[in-house]
Amino acid sequence: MGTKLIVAIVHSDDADQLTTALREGGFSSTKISTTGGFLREGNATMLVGTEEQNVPRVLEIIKNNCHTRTQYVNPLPPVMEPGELYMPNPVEVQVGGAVIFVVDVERLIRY
Ligand code: 2BA
Repeated sequence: MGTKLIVAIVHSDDADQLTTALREGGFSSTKISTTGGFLREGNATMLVGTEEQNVPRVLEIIKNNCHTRTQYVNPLPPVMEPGELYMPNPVEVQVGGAVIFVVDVERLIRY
């Protein structure tokens, strides 16, 4: 069985609870503070290295601890003529619960 790296991008507010749940499930994790390219807001990227057979369990823990949120983005204002008034019309986006990549790990080395 191979080793997998699960890269999960989650909401910052879910990250601590997720770290705790992973630890309680017997999984090591690393949290990196990241920024989404669309909202340009802070999110969290969790790294979990584990045996392939554990991947479904890790995905379940992530699913149970990460929640979908609705956020609003203000589109960039258009070029305005003097005297024109720009009324921002926020766009609704659904964020998360989690965006997950599962990748093969060639080797896991500990020194
Ligand atoms: P953001 O890039 O800040 O995106 C936040 C949410 O905005 C996305 O939620 C999606 O609903 C929306 N969104 C993103 N790009 C859009 C676009 N071009 N047009 C309209 N709406 C757009 P999620 O899909 O749940 O993604 C949450 C976060 O996961 C993203 O934050 C980003 O940090 C990461 N992510 C998502 N897909 C990714 C990918 N293919 N590669 C790397 N990171 C990804």
